[in-house]
Amino acid sequence: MKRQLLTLICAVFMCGSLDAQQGYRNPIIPGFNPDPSVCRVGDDFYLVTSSFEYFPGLPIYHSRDLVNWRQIGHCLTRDSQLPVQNAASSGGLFAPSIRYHDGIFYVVCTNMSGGGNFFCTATDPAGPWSDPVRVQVGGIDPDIFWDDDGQTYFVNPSGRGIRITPVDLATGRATGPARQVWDGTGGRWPEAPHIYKKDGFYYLMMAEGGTEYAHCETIARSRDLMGPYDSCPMNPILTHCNYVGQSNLIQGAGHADMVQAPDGSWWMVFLAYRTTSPGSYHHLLGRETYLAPVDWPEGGWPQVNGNGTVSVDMNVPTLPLHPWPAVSAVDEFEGEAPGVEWQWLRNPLRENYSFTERRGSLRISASPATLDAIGQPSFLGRRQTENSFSAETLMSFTPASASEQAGMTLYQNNNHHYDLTAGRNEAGDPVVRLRVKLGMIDYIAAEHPYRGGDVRFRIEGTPRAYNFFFADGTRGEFTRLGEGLDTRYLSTETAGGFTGVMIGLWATSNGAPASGKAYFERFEYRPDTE
Ligand code: 6LW
Repeated sequence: MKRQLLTLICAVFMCGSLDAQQGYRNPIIPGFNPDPSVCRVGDDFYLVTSSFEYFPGLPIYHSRDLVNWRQIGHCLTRDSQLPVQNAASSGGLFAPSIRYHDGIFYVVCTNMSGGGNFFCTATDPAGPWSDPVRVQVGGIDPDIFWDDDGQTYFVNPSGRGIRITPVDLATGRATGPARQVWDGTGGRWPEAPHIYKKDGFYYLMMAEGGTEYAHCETIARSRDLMGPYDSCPMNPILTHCNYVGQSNLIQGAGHADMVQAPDGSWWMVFLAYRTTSPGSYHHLLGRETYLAPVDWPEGGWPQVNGNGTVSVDMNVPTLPLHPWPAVSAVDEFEGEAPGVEWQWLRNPLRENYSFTERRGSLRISASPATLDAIGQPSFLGRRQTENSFSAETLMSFTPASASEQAGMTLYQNNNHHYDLTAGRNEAGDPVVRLRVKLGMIDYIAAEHPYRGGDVRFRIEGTPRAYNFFFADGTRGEFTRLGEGLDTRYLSTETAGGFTGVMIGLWATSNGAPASGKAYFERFEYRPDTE
């Protein structure tokens, strides 16, 4: 009894109240989930991230404690909303913002592959969302701000700072000239602005430095929306591009949004990435979503987690934690459609997929499109979310010709992927292959005969190497295929772009007429968060 009482007293002393709890792990949303924006409605937080050429577009996440998030859907789920058929790798949807106003949710974003700036609305963030309303303002990284006079403003980068444009949301038209209001602190690529009205000030926050190692977040304020804005003397308020951050596993911190919790505390979500090891200049998982506590005294400036940096293990008081039920590591494809974690590469050719043709399996038909070209390949993938993981699938595939293959891929972009597939060799014998595609470098790293029909594939990822295995039939022992492949060649630093590695299931006939069908019975993904 004495011991429980003591523990209770400690808990209250450390967390200041019975509810508050201690500590959480960053990133809060792992895997490529960049450019986060957040809003709150009552006790519920909603967050959106960018998704580029992937379909559906703009994942929407829900939380009740800012630490535990579940994906509740996407903003853009119809071809009419999201034309990315010809979007280049890392084209398509750039940074979005989500806001709630007068009972309506707004997501505003830029489709770089057609349409430019637009917004969609919904009464339920899980959808359905409206068709896009085009906004006649150029540039990227838009946000919408409603001032007390009811006027609506579009806030976005002008290329050399931030501009504000009055807009009519009913038409998407500008209703007055754009005004350049703040040039930032001189960092390159001023981006991702957000405005917060607090204590009689308009606070204008933005990212500078570009979405890589020099990334940071800066802020300024004014008594008038149109300025002049005074820069915060402690800028940048968030960055890992300094002495404190130099050996941090986490790099590239910036592109942030802030939200006030029901208890009055302030929090910041932002993007950053985990390098494969502290000091290594490679990251595989893309830019992820992170969380930091913000101390924002009345009439003062926001201070992020004390010194403007974060860590994987955040030993700080949290909101009362509200964990969601654990998601199974195994997907048996029992539904009528893919789970929200699955993504198509560009708008899917729906005839190439079925979840009902053979109950409990995902059928992917080979199509002439390959992963190497900008097209609509037969592909369904999900984000690699940890540097260490295992992924496994059981597939049944009978290629109709030597040009057909099906299996798994580790896909960074159309020029950078490692493919583990089953097919036939020129002699027509069933083989499994490991192919390396790195721009002009394109070769079969390993090939091995197998019995044909059912085959299991397994990929084990470590920070330094991807290892590939296959097993004949549904039960056989796994056999290693080839040597481990270096992860650095699939990193963003090598491959470029704005996305992250996707673990895909796919099938192709490499340009030839296609008729083969691959049936994936199950997919098992085990990220290692240790
Ligand atoms: C995003 C912009 C950016 O819109 O990259 O580098 C774009 N910065 O803020 C895509 O993430």
